[in-house]
Amino acid sequence: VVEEPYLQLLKDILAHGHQKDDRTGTGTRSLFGYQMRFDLQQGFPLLTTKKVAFGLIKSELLWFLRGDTNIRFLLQHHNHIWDEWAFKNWINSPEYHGPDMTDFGRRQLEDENFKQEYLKQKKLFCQQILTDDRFSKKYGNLGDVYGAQWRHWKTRDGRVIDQIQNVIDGIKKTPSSRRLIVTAWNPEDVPQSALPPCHTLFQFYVNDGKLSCQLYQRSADTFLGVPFNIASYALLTHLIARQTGLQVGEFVHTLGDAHLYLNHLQQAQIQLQRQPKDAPKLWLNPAKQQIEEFTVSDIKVENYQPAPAIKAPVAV
Ligand code: UFP
Repeated sequence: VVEEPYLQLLKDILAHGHQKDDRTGTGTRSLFGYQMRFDLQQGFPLLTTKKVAFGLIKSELLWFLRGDTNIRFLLQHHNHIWDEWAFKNWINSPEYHGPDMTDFGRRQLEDENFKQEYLKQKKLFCQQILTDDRFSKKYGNLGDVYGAQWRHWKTRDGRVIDQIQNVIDGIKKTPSSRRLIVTAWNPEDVPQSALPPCHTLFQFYVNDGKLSCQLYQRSADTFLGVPFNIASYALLTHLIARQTGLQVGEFVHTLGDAHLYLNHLQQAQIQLQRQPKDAPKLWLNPAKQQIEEFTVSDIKVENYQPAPAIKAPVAV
């Protein structure tokens, strides 16, 4: 069962997790240092014990790989997972004259009237990002997020490093290399960052014509974040394998602080009662080779028959 390591993670945290306070004030059960291995030859690791929105995963990954840091591309693909970060910059700007949106993340959870107003303001914001070039340039850009770190890392002497291209070239030229690394963690940027990168660093490994990838994730919301993160890096491994002419090997997922928020415990138990089904298969358009050529319609999961989604509140 391809998703077994994930189900085991939920079980281990429920059984052995330490009670731990956290930045959001929600409280967690947490384990430090945990590893899952997914054999990508056995199927694509998109969970079947609950529905995971693969459409959002692929448009987000293509967005990172474009080196894009402006949410306009995401909105064009009906993907709203990064909206809040851009919206925050907008409401804190002198150009914003709408109703007070201070601390909107928390307030919309507690106050239904406020939530309606917030959703209305956010919708207006998204529409303007889509239609107004000046506005989008100014308020749609998230700055130093994955797209920038992966594809145009700025050096102190004013150069730019494309870590993804370097790693692709490295895999082709020196597949035995032990230096096939992409890092998103920049200690110079972290203090100013609203969300320091969760996917801190990843490394590729070539053996027997197969490409494996290991991610070190410093902080892992195991119920809501991790199912996305697994599928995203599995897809990344497939895309890089395609471009470098290799088969896929394993995705190794190493977690730092692996936590279940206290308001996700019941949901995790519901999921664990479900019987996993066969993992889906990933289809990549055989006519495409370069990661830059891929669009969302070139990437599909076949035979994905998940159990229904399970709702859980996002800790903010
Ligand atoms: N988180 C994930 N995966 C992600 C992502 C965030 O699990 O891809 F962007 C979770 C981990 C944690 C929170 O619960 O978001 C980040 O908070 P902190 O910076 O305090 O670790």
